[in-house]
Amino acid sequence: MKDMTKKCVLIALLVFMATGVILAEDGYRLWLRYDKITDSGKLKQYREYLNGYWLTHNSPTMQAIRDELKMALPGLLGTQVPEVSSLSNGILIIGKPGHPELQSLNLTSQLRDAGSEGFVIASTTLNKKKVIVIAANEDAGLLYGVFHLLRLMQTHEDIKNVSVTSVPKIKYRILNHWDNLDRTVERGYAGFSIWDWHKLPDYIDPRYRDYARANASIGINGAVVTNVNANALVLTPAYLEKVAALANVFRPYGIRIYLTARFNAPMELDKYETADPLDPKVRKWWADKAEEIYRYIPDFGGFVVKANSEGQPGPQNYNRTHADGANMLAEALKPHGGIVMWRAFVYDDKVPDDRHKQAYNEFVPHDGELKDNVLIQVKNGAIDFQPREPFHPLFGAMPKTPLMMEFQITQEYLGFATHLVYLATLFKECLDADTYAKGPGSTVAKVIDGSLDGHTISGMAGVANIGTDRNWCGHPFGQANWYSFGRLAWNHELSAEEIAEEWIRLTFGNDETVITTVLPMMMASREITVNYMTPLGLHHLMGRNHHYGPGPWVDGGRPDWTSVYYHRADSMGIGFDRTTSGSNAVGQYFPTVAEKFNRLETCPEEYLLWFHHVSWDYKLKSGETLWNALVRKYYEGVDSVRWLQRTWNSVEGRIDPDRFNQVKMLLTIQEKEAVLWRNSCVLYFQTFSKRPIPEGLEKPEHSLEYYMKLSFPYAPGIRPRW
Ligand code: BDP
Repeated sequence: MKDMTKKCVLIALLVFMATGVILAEDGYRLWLRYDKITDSGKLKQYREYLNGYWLTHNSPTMQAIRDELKMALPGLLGTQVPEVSSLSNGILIIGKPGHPELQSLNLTSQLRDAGSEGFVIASTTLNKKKVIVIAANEDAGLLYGVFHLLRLMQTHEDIKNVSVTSVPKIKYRILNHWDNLDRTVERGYAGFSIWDWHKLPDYIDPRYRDYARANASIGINGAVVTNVNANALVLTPAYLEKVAALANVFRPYGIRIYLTARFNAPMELDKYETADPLDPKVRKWWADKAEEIYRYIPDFGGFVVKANSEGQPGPQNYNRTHADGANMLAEALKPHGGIVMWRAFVYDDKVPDDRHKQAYNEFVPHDGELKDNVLIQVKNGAIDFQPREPFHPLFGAMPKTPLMMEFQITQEYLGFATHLVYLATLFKECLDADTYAKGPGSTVAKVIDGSLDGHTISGMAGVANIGTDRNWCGHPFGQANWYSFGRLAWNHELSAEEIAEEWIRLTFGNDETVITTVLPMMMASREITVNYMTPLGLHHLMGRNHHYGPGPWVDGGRPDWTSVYYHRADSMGIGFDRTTSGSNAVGQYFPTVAEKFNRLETCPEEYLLWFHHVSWDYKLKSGETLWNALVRKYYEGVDSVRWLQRTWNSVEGRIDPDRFNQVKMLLTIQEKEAVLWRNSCVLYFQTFSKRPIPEGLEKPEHSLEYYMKLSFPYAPGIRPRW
């Protein structure tokens, strides 16, 4: 018998060694790893408080909670934790405040402002029994509460005296997938789309559920599953059936599904002669379509629309306004409770004097004209998801309209899925920026959470970085960007640093050395990328179309798709003059901000060349000339990537070898690409400045011609038709 056991163990070991299935840390589990608690004191405490759990009622969401606890608790505690059905000592109770057993706790008043998603977690005594209670008005809140408690345990927090009340600050917390029906992902760098349209609705990939779990765990409550460059086919019955199957998986996790609506769908699908939003037949088509969609998906969330932008059809094709278009769709969705997220990322085929100004010019006149179920979805900056942009001037400028934020989680302009760039610092920079719309303290965050102007609906969207890669996001650190987007959409007051620390603990464990080493890497990473790509306010210098690598020389064709349009380098200096004597984009900001940006002396250096054309010999605050400072930034960027490499190497052995090596290899690529950016930009700008690279800096390895000739025809994520 003994021999038999030995044999079994040996076989198991061999299988495991051959497949690596058990131990391989491939990143699939994201931040929901549920490995056994390594701190013995905490383990003891958690076991004491969690020797059973009681779900006081049943529903699909309660079943999702049960499934999660069944997986998480034995993993974290290393022991089976039974489900119980009555009050006893040391259990977790999950229920609504009205439940007879919970009434003595007076949770109803605590949950008065918690809505359907907020929750309370409290360690308390009920009927002389020591318990932890998770209470919420609705099941979705209970689910969020459970994930919160699990996170406290994963990060080794005390739960003995736990007392948490948490309510989301933003109502619609949504991932935007730029996924096409053929499974390519526009600007996606983590494989193909996770939506397997061909096999849906009959084949439900287990990933769909894990995706929903991951989102729910960070409070994301919506998914737009199709690309903003929309395909009308998704609105046909064959596809709606597939969408409904996804919605069924998401529903217990509190996630609603949304679709992108192609504005001329009545023409493309049903041969209508027009898609004019004021045409009664067109309006009826959309009303009928909405009704049809809700027959398939009773809790359908609504539409995202990209109209009259980059060739997409829209109301302007019929001399109608964005408001006409948005209101038509809003009216169709209204009876069913759906919303329209109408994007402000617009620019038509006429080249503007300054693209920075276009969205503001097109939308501000329509403030107050939009139906109450329309949100205008605004990118964080006025151009296009650049490594650094000043906040979009629309924030604060449309007080009668709920404006929602659009961030880009996928790193289209920040090194794809190859560069380690923690984006929460970028998100926070924008959220914390002060618009001065109603005096000091009118932050972008207050505009979008609705508190500044008293809106009841609010939203934050993030363009997803998710694909079929085993680790979902391509780069192990890309997961931190998905994670931090969700956490900030729930509570924009969290700091980038606390979210990073949380994520490191969840992702790599609670080893303090790992935390104190990796945290500074993450916190510095975005600035490092700005330095080797677009320092001092430069922007839009990337390669044409695929947006991979540097292309400061990109010229020809539509001017506002080139780099030279944005950097405007010449023998005198460099930068886009957006001051009152230039394009006057500064005039779109409120006076305090406008004045600060307008004056060379007060313009923050990180936005210098965004707003000013500055002479090469202009002295910066450091006393250095602009040329020397610019070059130095590029070099600093590369040096800092080398610092990232050294720092990462120092945690070898403290992180599983799989992910350690993966990040190490990616950092090698990042270093090479940072050098490519630096050398290309410095050599190119030198043709204008005619000044030397300061003494002591390593000389570029190749000539400018060499860099200009490099081509990357198969760079990932490109829009197929470009
Ligand atoms: C740009 C992307 C393009 C998107 C567009 C958008 O390059 O692929 O379609 O944004 O947001 O940055 O609509």
